[in-house]
Amino acid sequence: MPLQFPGNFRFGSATAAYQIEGAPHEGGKQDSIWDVFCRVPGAIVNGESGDVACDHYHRYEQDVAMMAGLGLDTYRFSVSWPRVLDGDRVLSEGMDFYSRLVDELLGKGIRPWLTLYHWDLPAALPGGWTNRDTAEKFVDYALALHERLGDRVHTWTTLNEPWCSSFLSYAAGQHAPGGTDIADSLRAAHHLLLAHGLTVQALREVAPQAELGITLNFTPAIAASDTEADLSVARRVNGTANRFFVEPIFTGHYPSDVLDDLAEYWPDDLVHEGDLAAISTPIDLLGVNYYTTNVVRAGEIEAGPTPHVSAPDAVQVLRDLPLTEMGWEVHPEGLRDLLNWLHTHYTGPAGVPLVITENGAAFDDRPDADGYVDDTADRVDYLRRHLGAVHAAIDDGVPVQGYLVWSLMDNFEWAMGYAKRFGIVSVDQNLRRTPKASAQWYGQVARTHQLPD
Ligand code: IFM
Repeated sequence: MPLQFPGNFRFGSATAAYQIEGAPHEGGKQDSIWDVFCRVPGAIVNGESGDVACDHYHRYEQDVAMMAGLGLDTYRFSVSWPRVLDGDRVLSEGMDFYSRLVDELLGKGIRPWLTLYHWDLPAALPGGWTNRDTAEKFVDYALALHERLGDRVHTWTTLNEPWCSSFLSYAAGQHAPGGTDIADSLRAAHHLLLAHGLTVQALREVAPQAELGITLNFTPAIAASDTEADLSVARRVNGTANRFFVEPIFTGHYPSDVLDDLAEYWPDDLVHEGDLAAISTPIDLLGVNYYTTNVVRAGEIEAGPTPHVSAPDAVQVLRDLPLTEMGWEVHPEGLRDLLNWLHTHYTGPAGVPLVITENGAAFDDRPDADGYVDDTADRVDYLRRHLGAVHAAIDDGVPVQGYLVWSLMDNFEWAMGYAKRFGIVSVDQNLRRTPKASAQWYGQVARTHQLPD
């Protein structure tokens, strides 16, 4: 029997500015931290960058038409902060671009969903997210953007995956700006959360009807055994990967065990009076990004930078599960468990619905002579099973209101460059777009709200 999703369930896709736009310096746009990081030798596989990416900046009309053709009703995109502001100065060309994009979407019956921050911070901001002032500047940026687009954009996400823009970026050195200092990563994490909270307050004031939220990435960790050591390592990984962000947002405090674990690194004077009240300002929805679940055991302490700031002894144990090209295990049951866990502990008590703001997979796509990729056996299967997990969670009573596939098209996968292809539409070297089998399949699901057997 096909599974039926509610009529108002949103089916769409997601992208991020730096991963698709290109046009790095048009209209007076200055460098973002990703423009700078991509120039660091060895930082990105094959020395690639988002300089051209999918050239979406010039081809957005075609891309919007493609989404409309597939029958998608929602599009989550991010705005590049340095494209719209140079310091305090509004860059009209950049603003115009996003305004035209929004009009194009609305004209084709697609709801725009705007993410304010998907990692491309203006490089000129001193200290980046380690500097508390960046949180204040973020509010100004959000308000400037809202002034231009707020009449047409109803749904606003403050941050995408602050775990990545703090721990992966300031402790593990894997993402821009490439920092390797745990205390800095904690500063970044707190200032990102503060930016989120202050921005929700500011946007709420100017737009009481807007739908405001944040997107967090969750990679649940399961202990490999019941030994104290394995349970401890799983708790610590879950602490920073999954609880560190969601807990202050919904409860107004950081998890106490995580604070204990990180006491030696926690900077004095980081949290000011009122910060946690701002961070826990009520939101209208939580965006959930899910790709995989990890089994972990305690092993040797990892020397050198790791994003698991309180668990350098975490070792992943692979199960007998299919792997994506990222080396991530395919584990859809983990998504159902995650949604239930979030609903029980955080979003349910607050009465906040959930949307899957990213889910998808990179596979070893083999285009035929016409550029067509038949990804029925892997990507369609991945999407089908994860959508099944979402449906099961809804049956469990979790209010999940939408699903946005990652990603609309193959794009720049950060430090991994272009080799990892997450798109349901392939983009070849000439930037030609060709929908894959998964795009046809997903379009059918979106149009019918039915998940076929
Ligand atoms: O491509 C990224 C995206 O920018 C953030 N979430 C995970 C995706 C796949 O790694």
